[in-house]
Amino acid sequence: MHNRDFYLGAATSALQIEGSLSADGSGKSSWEVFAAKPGNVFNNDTPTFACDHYRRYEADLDLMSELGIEMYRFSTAWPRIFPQGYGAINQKGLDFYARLIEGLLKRGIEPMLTLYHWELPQALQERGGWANRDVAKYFADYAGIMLERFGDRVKYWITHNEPWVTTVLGHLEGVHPPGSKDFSLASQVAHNLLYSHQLVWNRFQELSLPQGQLGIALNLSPIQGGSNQPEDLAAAARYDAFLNRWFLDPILKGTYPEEMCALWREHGVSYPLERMEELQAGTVDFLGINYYTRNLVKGWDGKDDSGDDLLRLAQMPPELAVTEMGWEIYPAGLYELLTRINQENKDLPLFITENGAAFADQVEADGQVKDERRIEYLREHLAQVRKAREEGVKVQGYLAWSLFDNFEWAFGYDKRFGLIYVDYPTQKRIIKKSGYWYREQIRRKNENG
Ligand code: IFM
Repeated sequence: MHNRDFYLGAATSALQIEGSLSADGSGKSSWEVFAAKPGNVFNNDTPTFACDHYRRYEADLDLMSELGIEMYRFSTAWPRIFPQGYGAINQKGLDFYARLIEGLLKRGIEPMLTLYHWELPQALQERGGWANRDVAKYFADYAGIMLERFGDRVKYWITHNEPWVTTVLGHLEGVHPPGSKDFSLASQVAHNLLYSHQLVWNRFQELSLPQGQLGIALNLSPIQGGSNQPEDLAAAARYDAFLNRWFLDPILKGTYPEEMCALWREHGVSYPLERMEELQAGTVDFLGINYYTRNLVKGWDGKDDSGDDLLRLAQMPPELAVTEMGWEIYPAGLYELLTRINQENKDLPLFITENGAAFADQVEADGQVKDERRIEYLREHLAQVRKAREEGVKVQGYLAWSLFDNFEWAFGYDKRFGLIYVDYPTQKRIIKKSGYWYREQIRRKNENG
C-alpha cells in the first residue's frame, strides 16, 4: 500500500544523465558548447555520454522500481523538442519523453517534470540568451507544447530549476554558461527568468488541467551571521535577500526585496525595477525547495576592495563537517527553512525537490559501495522533514538528489551524489548501500500508513 500524501522519490536532470546529445535531431544546448571549451569543466569532462540514460532508460526505470521510488523528478531538454529554441518541433524528442513518462506510469511512479534545468538551446544563447526577452516567450511556447502533450499524464510541473544558479553562476560568477561576470546583465536575466515563469503560469491557468500543479524549484539556504557582531548579522539579512528572496519574493509576493532594489539603484540597474509590475504574487501551486547547506556571512569591514558587501560569504570554521563539495552538513537548516516558509506562507504545499550529498564513494573488493556517510546525511535530513510535518508544515514529498551519480556541471564526473553508483567506462550501475537503505525507508513509510 502506498501512502501518497507524502512521496519519497529521487531526482535527476536531462543533461546530467542522458548522453546521446545529438540523437534524433536534437539541437545543441549552451551547456554542451560551454563544456566543450577546455578549462570550463573539471578534468575537461563533457556531458556527451553521461549515464547513457537516453539509450538505457528502460533498464533505469527498472532500477527505480527495484528501489521502490514513488516519485521521479526529471527534466526535459528544450533543444530536443525545439532544436533552434522555437519554430519547428522535433517529434522524436517528444517521443523519447513520452516513452519515459509511459514507463514511469506503468510502474506506478509519479512523474514530476522540470521544464528547464539549464539547457538553453545554443541558438538562443547566440541571440543573447536569457537577457533577451523573446527567450522568455519562446520558453512559454515550449512549455505550452509540453503541457498540451503531457498534461493529461503528468500532474506535477516545475518551470525552472534554481533560477538563482542560472543568474549568479552563469552571469555573475561566470562558472556556468554563458560565463559572464556582469551584475547588470545578471539582474536582467533574473527578471526574464521570473517573467518566463509568469508567462508559463498564465498559460497553465488557461489550460486548466484538472489535476495539474505548477511549481518552481529554488535553491534555498538559511543564512546566518559568521558571528554575533552587528555587521555580520546585518550582512546576513542582506545576503538572505540576495540568495533566498531574490526569487522567493517575486513568486510569492509579487515584489522584489527592498535590499535588492537598493542594490540596483546603487549600481544604476533599472531593468528589474522598471518591470516589477509584470510579476504577480502567488504564481505557484507548490514550492520546490532544493536544500544542501546553510551559509555563514560576514560584513565587509571596508578594508579591501574584494567585492560587494551584499555578496560576501564568511570562511567556514574548519571544524564543521562537510561533504565532498565542501558544503557544511547542517540538517537543522532544512527544518528552519520549512518552518520559515510555512510561517510566511501559511499552508503552501512544499516539496523537497532536491537534497543529498557528494562523497568519495568507492567500489569495494566485494563489489559493493558502502556509503555510510550518505545514509547518515539522508537519515538526518529526513528526520528534520518529519519534524516539520509533525508540526503541520505541508511537505508533500522528499526527492533525493540524485538517483544516479552524474555529470555535476563544472565539477564534471568528479563528484558523486547518487543512490546508484555509475561506473562510467562500462556504464554498469551498482545500487549503493544508501539506495538499499532508502528502499527500506519507503517500505516502512508505507507499512506504517
Ligand atoms: O547537481 C546539481 C543539480 O543539477 C542542481 N542542484 C544542485 C545539484 C548538486 O550540485
